[in-house]
Amino acid sequence: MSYRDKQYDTCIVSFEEPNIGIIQINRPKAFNAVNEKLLDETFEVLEGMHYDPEVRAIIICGNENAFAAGADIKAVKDFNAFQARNFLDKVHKVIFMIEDNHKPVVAAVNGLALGGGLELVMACDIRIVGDTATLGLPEMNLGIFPGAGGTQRFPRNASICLAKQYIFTGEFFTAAIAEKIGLVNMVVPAAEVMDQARKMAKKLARKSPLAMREAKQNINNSMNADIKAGSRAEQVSWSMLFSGADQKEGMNAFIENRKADFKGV
Ligand code: CO8
Repeated sequence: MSYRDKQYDTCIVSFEEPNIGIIQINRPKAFNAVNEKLLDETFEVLEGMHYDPEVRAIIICGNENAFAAGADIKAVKDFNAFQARNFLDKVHKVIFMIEDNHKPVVAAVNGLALGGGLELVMACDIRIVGDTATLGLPEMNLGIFPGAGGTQRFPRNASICLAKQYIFTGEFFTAAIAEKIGLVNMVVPAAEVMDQARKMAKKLARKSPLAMREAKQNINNSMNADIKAGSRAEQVSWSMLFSGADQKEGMNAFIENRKADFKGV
């Protein structure tokens, strides 16, 4: 059965024109804390959207109180080391299915984005945050540290000393600080987060899906490759686009002074 026809317990999936898929994390009683079921279900939906030609941009959101308050502490507290490792395998599947997704992923964040919740946000391509949101990596207060990519993505997004400050102290910070340190794209009034996310997703959905996918992959690659290797990979991606119809459509539309109609082929 397609992910489009399924009902999920921990997330609500919806679709909007044009070509936007929305995943709402939905465990409101626990501030959307992340358990194994949520990871399994979210992965399935993200993978479905990854291969779904009708989806050209994805929004991940929570509710007005929480994007997600991190791992479900009640569910993970008695794990032994091997169970913890298996849990993180599932976390990695979700995080990399966001980061490697063919479609751009917009995080729409209101309320709390803590621990694994913020780590999910940091895997998203564009991050739109409400002005009353609270962010943080409080794992140090639980006798652990951020293990869902927080030690990797925070320094890459902001800086190594800020990563150390917020990870070592576990202190929460405001949306304004998150914007100032480069962790998020924009801060908007809380009530406007979803509208702004839709606006952004619509913009992205109108571009060529082929060019979008290649651009995303190459930007992500810049975090891991040296500049020469990155530029060589970029060269291959860029040249490949000239074998598709979207590049011809985009350039012809410019010359003919009309809007391009990209088909993703
Ligand atoms: N896990 C489980 N339950 C939670 C969580 C959580 N992370 N956060 C809140 N809850 C539950 C509380 O236990 C409480 O349940 P109940 O009503 O049954 O007692 C309910 O939500 C309300 O919580 P509070 O009474 O504490 O409400 P407050 O408004 O006073 O505080 C806070 C809300 C600030 C969210 C506070 O509950 C808090 O600090 N929560 C913990 C946040 C945290 O430490 N997060 C990090 C978790 S570790 C982690 O994320 C590691 C990453 C691993 C990978 C993750 C994959 C994506």
